[in-house]
Amino acid sequence: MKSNTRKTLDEFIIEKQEDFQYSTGELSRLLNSILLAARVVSYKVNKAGLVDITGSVGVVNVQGEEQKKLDVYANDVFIQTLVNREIVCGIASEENDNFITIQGFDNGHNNKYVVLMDPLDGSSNIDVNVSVGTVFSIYHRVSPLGSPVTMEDFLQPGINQVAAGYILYGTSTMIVYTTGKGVNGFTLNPAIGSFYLSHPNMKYPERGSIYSVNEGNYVHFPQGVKNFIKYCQEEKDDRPYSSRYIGSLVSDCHRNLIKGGIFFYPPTTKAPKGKLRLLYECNPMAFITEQAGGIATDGFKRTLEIQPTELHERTAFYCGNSDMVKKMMESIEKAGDGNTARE
Ligand code: P6P
Repeated sequence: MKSNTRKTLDEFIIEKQEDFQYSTGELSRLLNSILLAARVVSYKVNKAGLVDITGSVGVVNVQGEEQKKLDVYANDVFIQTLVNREIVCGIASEENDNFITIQGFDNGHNNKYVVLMDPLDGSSNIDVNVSVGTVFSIYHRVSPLGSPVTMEDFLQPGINQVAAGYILYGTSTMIVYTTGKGVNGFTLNPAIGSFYLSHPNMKYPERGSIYSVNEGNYVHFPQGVKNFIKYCQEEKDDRPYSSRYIGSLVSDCHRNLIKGGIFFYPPTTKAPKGKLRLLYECNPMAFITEQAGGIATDGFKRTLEIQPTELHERTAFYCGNSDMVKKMMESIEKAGDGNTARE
């Protein structure tokens, strides 16, 4: 089907607006703002090798990670796009130590949404031309309209998300998002600058066949995780598993959503709470995963039900096909691994 006969994302958002009782169109405008920023970042990411925008800026972010030039650029683009549109009252970003308070044009604090994001996830892959992504999560504020946004507005459990999604800057630029009524994927036609519905109603395949983990950390994994990896590697007639891992959360999870599989970043002795951030990596991916018929957990608890206590807190993360995640959880329980991530 030619892209000019596919529904555009703009049309889709307007059509789905009716799904929201008392919708005032603000969420639609917020999603459109994210799309605009995604187009700008996509243009830069696709030129990264040609302009002086790869490499590091010589700064270390709150995560203790070296900031890449595109990290900083993407962060600035998303923040500026959202600030200038009178929709959100606050933003939290992987690249900022604290959240950003946003006043309306009337200097009020009457906007009702907060956005949490990892503006450029997988940035260590930029210099080697491997796909990277943006991950975003949207909540209604819980603090009263008219007052400045508070930390409580950001420290909400993932079940409160109004919308979540990711942009994948890969061989093509895609946005995949959910508002709680299924998962849909849209692909950018760069010649026109429009996103077209390319992956309607995305669901995990019945059975998973891929496991995605950094096996370089194997010796540091809990025994139950080691046992699961060995299970995947055992000779099986009906379920030959493949190991696929490119070190970019958005890319690894997107591939597994389409082909079927499990992604996991377990706790290790070096990182007892895992590496991935709960608020702007795991919760949005968990929302997408569940809406696509999968499971997302910290090994013991549903990711979306974890009550955050810190803006940049980390969590163990297992997400993907229900059959594979359930097998992983059984393996963890059988091995009697302690719940280090949540103790
Ligand atoms: P490791 C990228 O830095 C990231 O946050 C995720 O995108 C990715 O899944 C993970 O870290 C990779 O971590 O330790 O395997 O390099």
